[in-house]
Amino acid sequence: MAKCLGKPVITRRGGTFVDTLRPKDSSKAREGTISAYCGLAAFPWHSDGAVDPHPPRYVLLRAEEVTAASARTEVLDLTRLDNGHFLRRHRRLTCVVDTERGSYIGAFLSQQGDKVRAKWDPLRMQPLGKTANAFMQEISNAAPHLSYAWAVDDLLIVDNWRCLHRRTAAISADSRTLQRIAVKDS
Ligand SMILES: O=C(O)CCC(=O)C(=O)O
Ligand SMILES: [Fe+2]
Repeated sequence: MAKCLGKPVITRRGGTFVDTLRPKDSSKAREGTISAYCGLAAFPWHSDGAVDPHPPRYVLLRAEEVTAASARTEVLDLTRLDNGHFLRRHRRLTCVVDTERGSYIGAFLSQQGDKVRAKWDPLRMQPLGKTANAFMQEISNAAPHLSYAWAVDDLLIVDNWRCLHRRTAAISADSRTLQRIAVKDS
């Protein structure tokens, strides 16, 4: 399925084409990851591979193990936020993007043909300018368009340019296992 959508890519250092995601206590998570920062608490809205100048087009998530208490995965469609005014208001926003090899100034939003290509990672992107605070406030207050309760073998394909995603708080570590594959436009 992933190969039909594009070219699978590795989105994090030391990662693999198929990542295994399990809620983890911060002390057990890899340094610099959202998991290390949030532990079992809810994740903030983000796109995967946001520090990459060309983030993956789609993220495929599949549930391998699920319990009744499993965290949900939530999706925010940026094109629908405030009836599209959110993207219009912040179309020129630039951010300092921190990568392992240094920082660069990158756009929150760029257009690829007729497609919206947004990227956002609150841990690694620092918005600049007068609208920075409003931007962060609006994102952190945004309600999900989808709040997905997993069943084993479900597959969720997230448009990683148009949407942000996050995880709700996990009640216990290792309470569910997701597999993730990120693909770039081929
Ligand atoms: O566990 C989830 O539902 C999503 C986790 C996630 O977004 C990530 O690890 O990048
Ligand atoms: Fe993610």
